[in-house]
Amino acid sequence: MKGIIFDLDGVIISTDKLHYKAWKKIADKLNIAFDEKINNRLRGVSRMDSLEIILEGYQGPALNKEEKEALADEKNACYVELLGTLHPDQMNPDVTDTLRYLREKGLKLAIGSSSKNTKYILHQLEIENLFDAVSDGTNITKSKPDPEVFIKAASFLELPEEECIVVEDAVAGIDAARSGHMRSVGIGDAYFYNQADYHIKTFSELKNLF
Ligand code: B16
Ligand code: MG
Repeated sequence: MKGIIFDLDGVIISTDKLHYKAWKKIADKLNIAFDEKINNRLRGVSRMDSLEIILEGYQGPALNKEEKEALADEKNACYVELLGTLHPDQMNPDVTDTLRYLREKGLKLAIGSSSKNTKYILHQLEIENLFDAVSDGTNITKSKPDPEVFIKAASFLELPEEECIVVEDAVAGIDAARSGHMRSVGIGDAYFYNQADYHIKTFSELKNLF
């Protein structure tokens, strides 16, 4: 393995609660029941697909494409405002230490995230310099479980896919790695997913794998 591709949300930093607050505002406006359990289903899922999951509980008049896009934009404006509160202090030092360790070992590191806000999040946390490449929601046309985001990340690292391994917390992300012929490490929710090749409970366990 010469490269490691990290999912962002749920692996490097968790912004679950911020997504939840922003989606809750939309759900309340549409009188849709929305709780942490539904929020967990949104992990690793693109913004528009997340909206469709939330709208499963919608009982009002049918919404057209423009209305759905307006709702997604409204959610994102709220989420971006909340991302403004992110601060380097919120980074788990085990994560930054491990990333530095892996780079010192000569591995190339990339981000492979569905989020269109990836670069802003990395900037807020002041960790842009820890990665050699970023592939995110702004450079893909198909979301996880499609492998596009990871295939692009490998190409940005100038490495063949078989020489890259993906670290993911979402089932959709592990499936994406598999269909891109990449091995994967499951953490968080994906720790329990048997399609991942390796399973870690804490981020620093990556040091034992390389
Ligand atoms: P945005 P990841 C994903 O990030 C999040 O887990 C998911 O909840 C979110 O809907 C998606 O990004 C899109 O994010 O609305 O910021 O473009 O886990 O792929 O890093
Ligand atoms: Mg994730």
